[in-house]
Amino acid sequence: MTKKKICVIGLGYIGLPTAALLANKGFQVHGVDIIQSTVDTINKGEIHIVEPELDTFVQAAVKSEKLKADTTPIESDIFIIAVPTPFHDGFVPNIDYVLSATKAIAPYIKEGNIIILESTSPIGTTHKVENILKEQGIDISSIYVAHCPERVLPGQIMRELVENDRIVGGTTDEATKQTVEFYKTFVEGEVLSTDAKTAEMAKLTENSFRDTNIAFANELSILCDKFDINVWELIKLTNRHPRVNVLQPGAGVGGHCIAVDPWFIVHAGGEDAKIIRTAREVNTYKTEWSIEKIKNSALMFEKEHNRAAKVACMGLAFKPNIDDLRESPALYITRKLISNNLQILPVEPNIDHFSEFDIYDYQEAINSADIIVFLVNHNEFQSLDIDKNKKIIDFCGTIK
Ligand code: SAJ
Repeated sequence: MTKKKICVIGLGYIGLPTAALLANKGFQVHGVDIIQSTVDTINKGEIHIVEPELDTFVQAAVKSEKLKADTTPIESDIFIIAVPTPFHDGFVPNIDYVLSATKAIAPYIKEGNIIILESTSPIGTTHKVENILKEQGIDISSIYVAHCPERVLPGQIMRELVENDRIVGGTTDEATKQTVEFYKTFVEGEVLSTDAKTAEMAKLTENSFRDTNIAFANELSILCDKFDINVWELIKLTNRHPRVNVLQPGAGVGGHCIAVDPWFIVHAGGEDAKIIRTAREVNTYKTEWSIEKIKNSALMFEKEHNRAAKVACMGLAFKPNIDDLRESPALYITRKLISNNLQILPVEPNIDHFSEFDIYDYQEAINSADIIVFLVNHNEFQSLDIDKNKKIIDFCGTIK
């Protein structure tokens, strides 16, 4: 492929790993972010997010001068938009960052350029990107616009960027073809072709599928609690059926993808998105249910012992073995309990310091707590020696 200069807009969890990988593959990459401190950090060869191996990739890319960060775009062969797509109040998708990134690159676009939207997007966004470029005076018949949704798992991004299959949907067949050719230069998985709308829906479907399956597990956990059945044993047994694979219940669903993207479908699908909406509601309910469970347990302890219970909240991250607190149910639960004046000992072995409250060493918290609540299934919690008299509430299957 002769297209060698790439401009990546948005240097966050997807944009920075993508930019660093492409730079290490020999492309000349210009990374753009609106936050000056992010740009400065990257230009020093350092990173502002936590992701295994990313530091090595960024350091090598900056050292070889194949990656440069800036606050403004430059002329390139390929533009990749990797900015956040959150939602407004009422779960209405917010594509403002995509639209402003598109406007920002418009002055630099030339004939033959490929413009790729990687951000998870509501249906129709790729065509909106094209329309904006048209409004900015660009002859869209001379460029290629496509959606290639990111689908990497935080914690394994550098590997999955290369190994995962990718879906490419252009606004024209030629746009799809040109974009597929580009991804084939660095992706070892298959690069699959479709149209823009199907590619957008495919990404939303992937995360909604996972959300729905987690909701099923979370509902089971609530039912099993009612029936006094060990949900972990139940799931282990049912998963021995050749066509059953129940996921793991937890304290809710966190991160900024799975808890967000299904709403894009619900918003567009309205009354017809029944299961997807209900799954979201079940997963949100699981977090509130967990809070009530802890509060009741603390109340019972107080009645029995005539003093307030000390509660260890084990884990704050949104999933095991990471330090990422974004949309974390564990953090939400801990905050709620603290604001309810419970005596909480927050534990997060992947974080040394947190601005809102003190973080306790996990062994120290276990020794001094009366109630131990497992919120995240971190590796550190797997083989703890816990006094048999202590009350354990296990939302994520650590003790099982
Ligand atoms: N969770 C459970 N039970 C499970 C699995 C997960 O409660 O059995 C919870 C986790 O604890 C966490 C949340 O779900 O709170 C989400 O974690 P995750 O590991 O399922 O997914 P993410 O958010 O880290 O990444 C997802 C991935 N999507 C799918 O697996 C379909 C990833 O491939 C996407 O690229 C990413 O969303 C994204 O950026 O959209």
